[in-house]
Amino acid sequence: MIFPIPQKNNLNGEAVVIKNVNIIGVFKDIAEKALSSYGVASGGEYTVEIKVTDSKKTTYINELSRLTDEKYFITVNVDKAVIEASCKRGVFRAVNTLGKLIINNELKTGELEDYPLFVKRGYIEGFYGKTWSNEKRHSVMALMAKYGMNSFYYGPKDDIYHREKWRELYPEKEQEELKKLFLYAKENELDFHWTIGPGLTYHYTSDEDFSLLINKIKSIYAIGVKNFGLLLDDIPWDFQYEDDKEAYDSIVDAHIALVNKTYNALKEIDSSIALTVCPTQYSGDENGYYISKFGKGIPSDVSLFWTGEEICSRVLTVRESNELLRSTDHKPLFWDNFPVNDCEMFQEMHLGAIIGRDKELYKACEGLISNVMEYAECSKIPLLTIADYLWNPIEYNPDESLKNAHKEVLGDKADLFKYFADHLGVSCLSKYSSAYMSEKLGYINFLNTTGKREEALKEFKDYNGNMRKCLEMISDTTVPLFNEMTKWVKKFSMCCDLLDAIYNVWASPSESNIKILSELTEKYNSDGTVLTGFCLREAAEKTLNLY
Ligand code: LTM
Repeated sequence: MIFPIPQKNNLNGEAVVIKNVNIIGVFKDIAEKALSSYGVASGGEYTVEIKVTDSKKTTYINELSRLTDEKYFITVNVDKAVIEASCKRGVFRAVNTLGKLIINNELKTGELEDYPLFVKRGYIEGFYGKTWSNEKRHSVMALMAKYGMNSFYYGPKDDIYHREKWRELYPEKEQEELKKLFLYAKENELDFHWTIGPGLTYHYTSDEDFSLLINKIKSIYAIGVKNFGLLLDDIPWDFQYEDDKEAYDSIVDAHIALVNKTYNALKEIDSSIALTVCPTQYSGDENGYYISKFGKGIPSDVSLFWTGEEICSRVLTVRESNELLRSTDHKPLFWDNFPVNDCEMFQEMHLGAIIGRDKELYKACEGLISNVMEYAECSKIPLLTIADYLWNPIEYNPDESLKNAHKEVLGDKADLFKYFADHLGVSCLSKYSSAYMSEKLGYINFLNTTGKREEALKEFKDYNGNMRKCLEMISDTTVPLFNEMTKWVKKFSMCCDLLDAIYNVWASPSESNIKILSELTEKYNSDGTVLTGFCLREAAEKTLNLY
């Protein structure tokens, strides 16, 4: 199976086994580059012809009654495959699918038709905490592009030029880095949105502040960026300047005026510029005074960020989307605060798959932009599941998608990694974790309490052995993913010690073994890093109570 799951995959004829392809037609260079990232070299007998046609077939999604530039067809014959799409982006999607089919040995004769269900699919660097390096940014972008995302929002809270020093232009070096990032996004068919958050100090009645804002945007426009964002989240609800208080009845009126002025100024610079805004009320009651007035007061083609019923929402539903549309005249563009783990969530590592988003959400919203963790490598895992969900939510299966994400990020390390990942599922989406450990310890306990002590000890020892093997693997800090997780690896090491201590008491309940278990239990429970669920604590405490 390939991910994201294509909409209509009728490649079910004769198997076609190839290593190299001879590409002919339009966007040959793009196709060769994309395929080489799957290890598929250029040349050889098998021809892939790329046809670019601007027809209803390639541009229109019947079931959604809308146009797209991402639809494509792949027709596979024994000696040749034909790709049809309407433009470069469609071709890019097609060759990525072709690359996956080839490396997974799933290329068969027949036809595949594919297109995404959500319009905007992407992620925002919008968290509080250490900003990503450009190297990490490139690496995440390349991967998410392979999985069909089409949008990247730049809005790191800790980029001082985004928030605190919003009035100042980027110094030359930072500006150059942004330019590289924009060009890299373009190369990977990701729309690059640069955002600014001036609201901490913005003086709404000041002409000077407004021209500084537009100047800053112009300096980014000069790089080539055409998508901008005005983020008014996490700013004071009250005016900070006396003349603002006098000029506006309430803060929402000032925000509406600012958005409209900015929109008009941007359209004057270039009518193709697009604007996204994040309101100050970005979650909760869709009919709240602020959000309703704000939405109705801004132009209809401005995208409106919304995080759902909560800041970090367990569910995102069609119902609330429709309610927001009724209240604001805007479909929400979901700013999904998953997997972000900043602020009060800093002890958690959000490595689970995306769940709790309605299957038909794509019909009621403009798209979904996931806010990532300050840990770029770690973010790749949940992001891959988000990309799968956004492309084809109907067929999306969180378990299968997560398994593939582990394989994609970890290769042959994925099997052992599951002993660690089992404990990293707690987030706003779910309060439960350690499902596999819970099952194992439950079974071991069952064996022990039904007179099968030796079997119980063997099961226990085997499980602890695998946990140790996993610990050894994840302790290798030369692996970028593991290097980001040292805090959780340390707690996992304590978990392994604790499991061994429980086992030792079971095998030989000596005073010294009980003392060690007691000390390790206390040490484990007093460390705030979130790891295992209740099952480990229960196993340790039950054992201590027994002896
Ligand atoms: O969610 C929004 C719109 N703003 C901030 C984010 O920057 C932050 O990362 C998340 C999660 O803590 N919460 C917010 O309120």
